[in-house]
Order: sequence, then C-alpha cells, then structure tokens
Amino acid sequence: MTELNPQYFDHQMMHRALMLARRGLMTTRPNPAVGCVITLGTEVVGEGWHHQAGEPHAEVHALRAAGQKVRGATAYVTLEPCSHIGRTPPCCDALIEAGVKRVVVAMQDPNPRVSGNGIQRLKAAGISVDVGVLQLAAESLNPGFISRMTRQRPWVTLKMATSLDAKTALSDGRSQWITSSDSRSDVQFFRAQADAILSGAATILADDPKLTVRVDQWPKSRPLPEPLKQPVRIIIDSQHRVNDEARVFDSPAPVWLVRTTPGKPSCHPHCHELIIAADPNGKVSLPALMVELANREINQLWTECGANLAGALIQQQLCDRLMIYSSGQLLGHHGRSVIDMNEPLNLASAPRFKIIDRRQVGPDQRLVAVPHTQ
Ligand code: AOF
Ligand code: ZN
Repeated sequence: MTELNPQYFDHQMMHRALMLARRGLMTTRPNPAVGCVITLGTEVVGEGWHHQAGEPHAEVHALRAAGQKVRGATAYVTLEPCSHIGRTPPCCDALIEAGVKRVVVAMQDPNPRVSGNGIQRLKAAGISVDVGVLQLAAESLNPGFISRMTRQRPWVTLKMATSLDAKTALSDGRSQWITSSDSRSDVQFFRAQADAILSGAATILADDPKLTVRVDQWPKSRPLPEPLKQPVRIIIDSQHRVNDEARVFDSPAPVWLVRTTPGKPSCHPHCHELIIAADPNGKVSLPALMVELANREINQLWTECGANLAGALIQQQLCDRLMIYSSGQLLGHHGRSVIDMNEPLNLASAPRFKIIDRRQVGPDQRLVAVPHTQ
C-alpha cells in the first residue's frame, strides 16, 4: 500500500469541501457558502454544506451524516466554525461535543461576531486546529460576504454589453440587442448569484427591463438553483422619474427606489424607498448608498446601468469587477459610449483594470477585469 501524504490528503479533502460549498452559492445569502467534510482515517464519513440562512450550518449537516463515526475524526471546513448564537447554535460547540480530534479550516470567518473565536474555542477544548488550507480558493467563494464584513460595503460587479468598437447603443439610444441570446443567458447565472441588481432611472425609462433571473433564459449547461431566489432590484431615481407602470414592478421581488428626498408612495407593496444623502452635485451619494446596502445585508451587487452611473462607480472606485460582453457588431463613432467619465489628465492617471479572464460565449466574448493594484 502506498504511504499517505498527509498534506496532499488535507488539500484533497478541503477541495471536496469547497466543491460542496459551491452548491450553496445561489441560496445561502446573506450567509456565506460553506462546505464541510469529516474523515476518520482515510475514510470520508460525513459531508455537508450550508443550504440557506436559518437552516443548519455545513458542519451540522456533516456531523449528522457521520453519526457515530465522528469520535476522533477530522473535520475540514471552508470557513472557521462559528462561535456565536445566530439563527442557529454555535458550530464549534457541536464539533467539541461530537468528539472531533482535529479541525482543518480554510479561512477565518471575517464576521466580527466570530473572527477567530471559533478557532480559539476549539483549541481551548484540546482540538488540534490548522488554518489556511486552500485559503485563496475559499476566499474567492464568498467575495460579497467578505466585503460586507470587512469593508461595510457590497462587492460590486459592473456588467456591460458592447459592440466590437465598445459602443453600447446607437446614437438615438437603441440597444436591443447588441449581444447574442447566449450572452444574455450567461448573464442569468450571474444575476442569480447576486443579492441585488443595481440600475438607474435612465435605464428603466429607456429599456424598461424586468431585472429578474429568467428561468426561460437559464443556461442549459448549468443546473437551476433550488430554490431560485430573485435578487432585490435597486433603482437610483434621484429625480423621481420611475413610475408604477415600469416592468420592474411586474415581479413580486422587492424593488428599492433610491432617492435623496421622499416621493409619492408607490401602489406596489413590494416597492420601498431608500432615502440616501445627496453628494455635492445633488445626486445620490454612492458611498453612502453602499454603506446602507451593507447594513441591509447585500453581499453581492450586480450592476446593469447606463454610462453615467457606470462612470460614477468607476471614478469613485466602487467597482470591484467589470464584466463586459462584447459582440461582433460595429456601431461607428456616433454610437454611445459604454462609460461616461471625465477624461483623465494623462494616461498614467486613467483608471486601470487588469483583465483576468476572456472566454467565448456563443458568437460573443466575455471579458472579466478587476481593479489594477500596483
Ligand atoms: C459556520 N458554518 O456553514 C456557515 C457559517 O445566523 P446564523 O446562525 O446562520 O449565522 C450566520 C453566520 O455564521 C454568518 O454570518 C457567518 O459568520 C457564519 N457562517 N458558519 O460555522 C456555516 N454558513
Ligand atoms: Zn456555524
């Protein structure tokens, strides 16, 4: 029999726990997606993942599956086991009571109610704890949760659909459709991972979008999330231009209208007004909005908006990921620009993103870029 390399085994098991965690990516919000594997010797005796906020955490599912085989076992968890009483009791106590001997953790929980306490409690109970196995992979699973906990703001993606010459509409505003149905279907997968979709009144008036996750457009290659949770639709409407007939109200999912002053109450019960401070230009202060969204437990914000709001997000350094769907069409120099922002004083001061992924989506290409940090 070949000798077991303990480090390789730890990686393998944590990888398995991460795969389990992924199953909750579209359903656990506002909680993070977390996976857990329990082993006894080299045998996997239990596994689980967190399904939905309010339901048991990953460790509890895995402990239940392991049954009696948990004494002296090792638990691999993608996030530090919690130490607080939230919607459910602390997982570190459940692991201690079950008689687990070792716990391997991918990353510390950034939630200030936990942040190291879970690890301390396990150690104090005589359990051997290793932290940091596949940490980067674990962090990349929950960027929104980490952002809300550590920066008090959501993790913001700006999605754009452009022609090959980087235009987003004809000069008169016509834009349906520039990218293919494959791209629009791909977008559904990302909308479903977001807690909320942000747009502006200009987009609502011009395109009258629903901004929902559409089952009929769901990509065939991906399983439909169960349950399918519709994101909150957040519309910046400083000038009170969105009216009750907009199609965004057709779905029962909440709509939050963001304004600097109260407006006429909507006839839709699922419509709420968020009053946010104005910036010096009289527009909704985007940093203040982000703080409010974090307070309202928005982890991931998916933005589909016009050039003005896109430019403001970029100039105020509130964009954590750009996702650009580029078609093969050419719209010419009269076409509308995708981002409206002040011209940089020089090339060195231009906002810069680093392109980290480019892939084919039907006849289009999808480009992913993140802020370039030196
Ligand atoms: C874990 N395992 O599977 C998850 C954890 O309100 P509750 O009880 O659901 O607690 C939510 C918090 O617990 C969440 O903010 C995060 O700090 C942690 N999530 N912890 O031990 C899990 N999902
Ligand atoms: Zn827990």
